[in-house]
Amino acid sequence: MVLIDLRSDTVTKPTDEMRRAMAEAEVGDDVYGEDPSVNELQERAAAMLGKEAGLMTASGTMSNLIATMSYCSRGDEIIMGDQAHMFWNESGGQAALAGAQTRLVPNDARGGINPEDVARSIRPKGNPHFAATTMVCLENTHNRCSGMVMTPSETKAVCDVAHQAGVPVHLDGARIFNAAVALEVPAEELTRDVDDVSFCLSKALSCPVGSVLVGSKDFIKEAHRWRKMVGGGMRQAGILAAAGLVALETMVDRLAEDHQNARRLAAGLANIDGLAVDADSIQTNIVIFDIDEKVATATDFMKAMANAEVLVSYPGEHSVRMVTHRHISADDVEEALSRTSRVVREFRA
Ligand code: TLP
Repeated sequence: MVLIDLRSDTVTKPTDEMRRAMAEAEVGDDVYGEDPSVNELQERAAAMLGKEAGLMTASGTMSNLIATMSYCSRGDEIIMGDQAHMFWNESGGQAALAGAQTRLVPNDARGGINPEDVARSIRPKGNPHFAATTMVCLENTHNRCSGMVMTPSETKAVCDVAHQAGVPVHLDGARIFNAAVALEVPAEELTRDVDDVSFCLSKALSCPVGSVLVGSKDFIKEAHRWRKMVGGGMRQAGILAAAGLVALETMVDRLAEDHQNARRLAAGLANIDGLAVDADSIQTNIVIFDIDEKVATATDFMKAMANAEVLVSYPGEHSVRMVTHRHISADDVEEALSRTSRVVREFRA
């Protein structure tokens, strides 16, 4: 039986073209700003997202942390959605390393946050009792909200209230190119109103390592110092940037295929008795569905699926995540559905 790995798009491996580019990459010492491949990647990424400058980092977690460190001092406050990856899955780095506390506002089902909630939650500098708000975070696509996409106007509405209060907006755009492909708009339309964006090369774009943070020249200058402090100055990182350049050239348009497979997957899951998913709502490559508690817990379901050679991840006690990516074909989707259906039938028997 062939293993079908739907845990995450992070499992994607570099393409042959990436490996060749990595072998031949021109490199230099990036801490001195002298790696030509890193410089090219940073410039290309910034241009694609409509920003002045970029900074390559080791991971999405590192980019998000560096953005926080660039905006926040100890005791400041960050506003983000209650389903944000930065809150759930980044080891508490914003609190432990940046010294900033997080204030949560509800995420809606589309992964957005209500501008009025943000406006009500912003606290000014100057009151000794307050943790002053110095950053608002958005996420697009939204991981825990089933890969949902925020539109340019939804993004702008939150940015407007933050900016009126003088607070910058960071976008965790780990999968921003999935969002752009889903909405069929240039990525820069989704990033126009935010102050900076972090996106990942190592997810659906298939690179082995890396993320790029983009923003104004001043912001990136500040971020460069924090990257050094957290141990992210990687010297001849051009070997990795070379794969990133290939990714930006060759891996973006094909994301539509992953989205189509995710919709097919969701439609099939919706037909399995005991599973619940709103198949029509799937916009990108992440499918989160619920399992009837009478059938199984997510942990037991995940184990049974692994025995059937289908790897999945679980975001909640009764919810499971499947992610499509470059190594998952339409046939794999059909096969995963038939194994899932068998696993559910065995639980119900
Ligand atoms: N997400 C991973 C896991 O951490 C859950 C995944 O498999 O989806 N922002 C978002 C929205 C993300 O989904 C992730 C990774 C990150 C940031 C962090 O990126 P890395 O893993 O590069 O630190």
